[in-house]
Amino acid sequence: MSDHQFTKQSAGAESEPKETFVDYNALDAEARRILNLNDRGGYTVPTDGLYPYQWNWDSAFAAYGFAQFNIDRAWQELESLMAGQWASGMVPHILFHKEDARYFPGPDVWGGVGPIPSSGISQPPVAATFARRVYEMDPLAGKERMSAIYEGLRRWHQWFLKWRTDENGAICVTHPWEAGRDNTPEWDGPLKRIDPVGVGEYKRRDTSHVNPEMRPTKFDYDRYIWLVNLGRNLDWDDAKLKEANPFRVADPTMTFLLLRAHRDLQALGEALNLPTDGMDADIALLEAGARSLWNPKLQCYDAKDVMADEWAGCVSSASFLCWGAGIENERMVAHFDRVMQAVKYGVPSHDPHSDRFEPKRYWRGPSWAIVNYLIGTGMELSTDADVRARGRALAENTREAIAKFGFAEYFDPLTGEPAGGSTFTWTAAVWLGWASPTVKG
Ligand code: 9WN
Repeated sequence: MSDHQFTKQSAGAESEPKETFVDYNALDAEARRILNLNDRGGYTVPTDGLYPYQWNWDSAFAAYGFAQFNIDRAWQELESLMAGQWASGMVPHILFHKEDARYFPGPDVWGGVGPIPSSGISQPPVAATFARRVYEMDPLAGKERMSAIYEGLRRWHQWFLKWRTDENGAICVTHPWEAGRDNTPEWDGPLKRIDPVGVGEYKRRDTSHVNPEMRPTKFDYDRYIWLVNLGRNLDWDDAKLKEANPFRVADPTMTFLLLRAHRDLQALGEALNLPTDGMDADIALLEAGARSLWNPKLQCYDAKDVMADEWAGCVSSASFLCWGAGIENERMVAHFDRVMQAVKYGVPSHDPHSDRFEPKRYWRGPSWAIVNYLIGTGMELSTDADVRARGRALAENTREAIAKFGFAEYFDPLTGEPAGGSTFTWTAAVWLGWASPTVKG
């Protein structure tokens, strides 16, 4: 139970049910404290120790969290992220502003080729989506700052469309870390085909911060590092890597989130009178790509191993990002209900009915507040009132998990038990911008 929750028993009423009171103002204050605590001056770390650098999609969430009480700091976060953009347009998944031995693999292992030491892959492009939210909260304050990062965001999206599409227009990941869902069962098949020769000995740091039972296995890590070595040895040249990399998976996370983000960027371009040429065609391609992720056998949006032409066969939390992308499908509502009925605190990252479900192991079962936000706000955009109601109910379910168990990295979906890192930036941001009952809407 968190410090901010207590149970009250009315005096002299032994048999009456206990009422639970939650001090939401104290939780709001704690969330703001966490954002300030993880602020390293212009950029925010996900949590101290475990993740001591600037991560891409974490940073976009941080911007949204800061926007709830300091709009200037929100823009700074997005600007510091875009400052790491490579000449190719790619925006890296980690920016290593100051070296810190507590994280592995660090800047030397990655050998990124951008203006700031960085990793060599990207992450889910949610920055434009949050830039739109921040801009709309105060268009006057945001006009110039949004205009200044607009072209960079457009180039980043173009980079995905140039280098990461499959034949149908779905967006592929080239490393499990790129989807932000490191060890999800969707990658099991393609990872098994990699023989991690030459990886040798290395010292993981994550398992000294967090219980190894909650982290990816050594089997997975060997392959993560092998893929990093491959990219570094090819100087992260996109064309060479496309030829050499055996890991290429069309992914619902990337496809749905880029589609959402591209719609948001187009809306920003129109509002600010900036170039939007070609964006309708991009959106049409991404829509076709998103629809192509429908696995007819599973009757669900699924990941596809492009090299082996094989479906992953997984109902994951990424499948439910469809609504945010503007893709509606009744079968997805049925999957959502089935999955949510099996857990207390959704949305589990992997189907609880699957034999690969592990409630505490990272992206193989746990629920993540940030994914809930992306699913829930997507549902709230639906044309169907019943779907919108599910989105709002998910915000309440997320509120309950955070109020009871704190600002954890992720939660056991069966019990709510907090797992991974604590005082987590993006969980605090989701609280301030969506899950707290004090949010103005
Ligand atoms: C590798 C920072 C990041 C998140 C990812 C999450 C985890 C890193 C790790 O932490 O990944 O990028 O070392 O485990 O999977 O989504 O951005 O919070």
